[in-house]
Amino acid sequence: MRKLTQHFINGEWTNSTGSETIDVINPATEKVIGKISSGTKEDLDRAVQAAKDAFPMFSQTSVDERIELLERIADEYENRKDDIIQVITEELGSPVSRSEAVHYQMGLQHFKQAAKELKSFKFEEERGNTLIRKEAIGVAGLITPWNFPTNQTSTKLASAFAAGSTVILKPASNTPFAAILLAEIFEKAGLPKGVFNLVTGSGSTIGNGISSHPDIDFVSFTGSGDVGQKIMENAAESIKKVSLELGGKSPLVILDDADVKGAAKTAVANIAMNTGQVCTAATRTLVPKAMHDEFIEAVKEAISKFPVGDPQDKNIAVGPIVDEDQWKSVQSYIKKGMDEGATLVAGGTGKPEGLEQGYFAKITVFTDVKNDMTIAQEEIFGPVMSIITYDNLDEAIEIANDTIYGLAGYVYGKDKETLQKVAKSIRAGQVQINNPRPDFSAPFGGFKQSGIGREWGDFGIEEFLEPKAILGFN
Ligand code: TAP
Repeated sequence: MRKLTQHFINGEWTNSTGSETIDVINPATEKVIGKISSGTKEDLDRAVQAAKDAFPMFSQTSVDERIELLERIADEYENRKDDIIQVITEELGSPVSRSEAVHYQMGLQHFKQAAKELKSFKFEEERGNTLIRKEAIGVAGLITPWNFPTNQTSTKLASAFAAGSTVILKPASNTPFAAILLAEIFEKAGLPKGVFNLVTGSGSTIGNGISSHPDIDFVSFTGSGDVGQKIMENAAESIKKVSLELGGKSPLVILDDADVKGAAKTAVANIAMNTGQVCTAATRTLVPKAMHDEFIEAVKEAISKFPVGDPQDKNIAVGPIVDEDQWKSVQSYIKKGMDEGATLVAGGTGKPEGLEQGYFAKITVFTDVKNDMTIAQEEIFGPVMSIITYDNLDEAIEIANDTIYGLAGYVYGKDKETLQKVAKSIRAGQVQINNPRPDFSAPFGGFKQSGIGREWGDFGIEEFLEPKAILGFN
């Protein structure tokens, strides 16, 4: 049982001014595994004041000092490897092998990448008689979701620290313990007091309070579109900059020269990853009509290689859905798919056999999906794949782009020219050709209703900076 009913404010673990707590539940067991404080407006005000007080000092630190700081954080993060893996496995239900290979690694790489970027980052540039400087934006409010508890927080934090901005972090209430570990890591790494402040609590009090706080200069949010919209509305009151990383309905375009087994494995691995709770999930699989039947058989076979079950078991690939509400939401989408006339190829509603306890769902695949069906248009955030067939590439590209979202896209096949053409035609912030290795220096973010702004690498750092021109400088 983890219990952390304190906030981390101005370098100290501090009691809340309120007494309410929020239970944290392990989605694999449905048991309460811990409690956090449901922070108050006063707690938030104290954290904002601490970040505001620390800003003049931290924004003046040298680039070398900040590189050293990020490197110390990365070292300390590595020292806490086992704790991080265990916490993510318990609070999110991520299989332990994925907690290590994906969640632990992604969190770490953002700190390492930010340190690397700083080594060549240009904060000042003279253009004739004008000096152009990039200055830290000020106090940033970070609001993060539950689906990648270290990745979503670390990308924002590493960029903020690299830029010299100070922060208040409000993590998702169902996965707060990874953020609490980060606070311990920063404390150990010697982050100056007030640079990082952690306030746990509800979205309606702390999240809402951050987006409307007059002393916060920038809000960096990742989560649902509805909340993103509210944040923008609140931020408008004090003309605050926002960056929003929202949902997606990403296409995977399979070319007609693709190896069918490889394509099916890629499609299933993508939708099984993090139990489909991934904003970049390839939820729409676009398959050439002539390949359809063979592809379906290959998909069925591929699913058997992704066992669902106890996340503490090293051989398990797919854990539960994060909580009961999300589980019910995924179920209702599966039902909707059947009601709207899609054909179920695998999975379906209900829990997988033998997994009655825990919020487990079946890897579900629909075919005969039309792109205007609900399951092809709305973000499900569960392991649900919709197969849509196409006649020619122009049609595939049109379907791929026929969505309000534009976060990611995938293309799989052999002909290099065609792969590149399709990748360029997909209107999304990131497109992956044939399962590339992750690139932490590449920008991450969305076109259209998938968001505003970019994270990761130097693009992420830029979000926490304001350009400033000094004319007549020399
Ligand atoms: P959200 O409700 O958007 O929660 C994300 C974060 O925002 C959490 O920290 C949440 O706090 C906070 N929040 C909630 N209401 C807020 C408000 N009025 N003002 C400011 N902050 C607020 O997402 P969710 O409930 O976790 O998931 C719902 C759907 O969002 C999912 O089905 C999925 O479609 C989408 N989602 C997308 C992503 C990405 S990466 N794009 C990630 C997660 C979820 P609490 O945790 O305390 O409520």
